[in-house]
Amino acid sequence: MSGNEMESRETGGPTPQRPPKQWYGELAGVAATALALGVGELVAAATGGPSAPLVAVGGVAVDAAPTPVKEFAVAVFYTYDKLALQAGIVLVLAVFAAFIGVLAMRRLWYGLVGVALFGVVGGLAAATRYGATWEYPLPSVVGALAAAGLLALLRRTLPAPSAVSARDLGEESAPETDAAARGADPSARGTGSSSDADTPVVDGTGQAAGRRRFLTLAIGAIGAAAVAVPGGRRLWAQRVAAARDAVVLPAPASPAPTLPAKVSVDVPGVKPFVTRNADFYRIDTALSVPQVEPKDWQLRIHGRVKRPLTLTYDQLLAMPMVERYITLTCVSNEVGGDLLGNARWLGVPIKGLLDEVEPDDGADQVVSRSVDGYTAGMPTAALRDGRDALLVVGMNGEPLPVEHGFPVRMVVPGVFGYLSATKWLTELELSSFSDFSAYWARRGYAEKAPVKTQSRIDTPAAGRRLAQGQVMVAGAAWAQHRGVSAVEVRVDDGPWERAQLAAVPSVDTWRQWSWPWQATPGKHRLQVRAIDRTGQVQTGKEQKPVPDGATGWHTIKVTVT
Ligand SMILES: Nc1nc2c(c(=O)[nH]1)N[C@H]1C(S)=C(S)[C@@H](COP(=O)(O)O)O[C@H]1N2
Ligand SMILES: [Mo]
Repeated sequence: MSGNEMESRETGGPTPQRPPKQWYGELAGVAATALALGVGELVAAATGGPSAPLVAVGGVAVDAAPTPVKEFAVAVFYTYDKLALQAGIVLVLAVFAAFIGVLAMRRLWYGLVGVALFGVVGGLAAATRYGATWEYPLPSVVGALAAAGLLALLRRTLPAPSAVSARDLGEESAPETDAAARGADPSARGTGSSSDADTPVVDGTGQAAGRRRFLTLAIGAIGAAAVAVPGGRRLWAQRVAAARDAVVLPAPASPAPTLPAKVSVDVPGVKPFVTRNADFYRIDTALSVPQVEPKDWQLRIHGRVKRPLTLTYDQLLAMPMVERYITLTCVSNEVGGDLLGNARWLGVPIKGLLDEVEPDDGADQVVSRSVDGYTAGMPTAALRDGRDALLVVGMNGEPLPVEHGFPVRMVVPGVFGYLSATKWLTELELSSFSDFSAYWARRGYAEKAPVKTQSRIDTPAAGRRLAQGQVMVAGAAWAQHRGVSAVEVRVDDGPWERAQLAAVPSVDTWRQWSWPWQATPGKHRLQVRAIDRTGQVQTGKEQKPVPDGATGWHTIKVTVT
């Protein structure tokens, strides 16, 4: 920027009074950036969901964030943490966008450099995502080109600020003042782009028309982006949903046991024994749900093995399937929380596949990897000890829902989900714990984490006012793969009383319980604890979920009148 230009801007107005702020630059920047994101999402409908700029940059941010930041995000936003992150990114982006727009309205060139920077950041983020192809930077690049085009166009349509101020001040607008106030100095005309040269010099009426055109373009671009962002995502997701609908699950060679009639204690307020797919909790690091078409899916079993193996979806479906009820639990579940669910899973035993690839002796860890780069580590021995560790394709009689890992995920009884239940699975790599630390293990969680013996009061709800007399206290207890052998309840600091246990199909599910309480007037505290089949009594010692799962007794307070 020349000294001449600086000076002319400062002295450009006919009076020392500054013209009212018009926000054209900011609006132009936000419109151009919105357009870039919209175009990016549309292109990503063809190149693949994870290549969309917002998703790619967000993914990098999630993976780079230190554990305390993530914990904070989960604590504050619960499972909406990803939505909050995207909102945060959009906010930061909007500020940068406004800045770029202001620069562009002074000198197109500066703005274009800013846009190019955006394009490079988005393209790099996409290119470095797991599974990226050469097409991954395309959405960012095409988006940046669209933004550059719009910025140039908006700048040409830009109403001259000094004309406005001059008119507002009741003075005639002078062409030189316009040019000077816009910062279009002679050198810019000489070396700048053609849009600098043919920026129309507008008079009072052209001014109003120019402003209208500017606002129409800018707001139109923002509107188009508001449609294109969800639209592009939906296009891609629709392709995957259609492919999912077309899946025909095979009948299990080994069906799930018929549920005993008494799996339910039949007390209102107790969560159902089988969790409906729509009600099943969802926890993952994925910003946008990975959308994988079965025809693109493959599983590589490799690493420290004698015979590596690659399976397609059709090959997997052709293998003998088992069907089992297994309760899945999240390590982040607080005492009394509901980050767990029970479903009937259909899948192929992992043990047989491991036998086929013949792991080396030292390969004590199986690293599972998702299409979005998430990793988890399971002890090889635990996957081969005869438990129903499965490569799952079906959940409660349907193909896996997309948000629960379609087309293929793992489910292993007795180990927290962050280690055992990788969704959108694409690799099993035989490794060792000394060679590789998986996603959450690198972030302060335990390398190995069997599910803890836990229990929950579903009813009465905490804080309830109850009428005196008999109250059914009921809920669930779990100690997957060990099994629950007893549940005890106590009121205030009274003795532990044995609850009635419901039936279970195996040791791998939660177990409902109930206990009739003769409630007396006053404020009371109810507590529950479980005892597993190894004789372990659930500890009352309170611990937070990090590093290997929360402990303590679920305690609720009620008032009886
Ligand atoms: N790809 C992938 N798989 C994942 C995760 C993830 O972040 N990414 N989270 C794990 C965690 S922490 C849990 S508790 C379970 C949850 O499975 P759900 O969402 O189907 O309930 O998925 C596991 N599998
Ligand atoms: Mo989890």
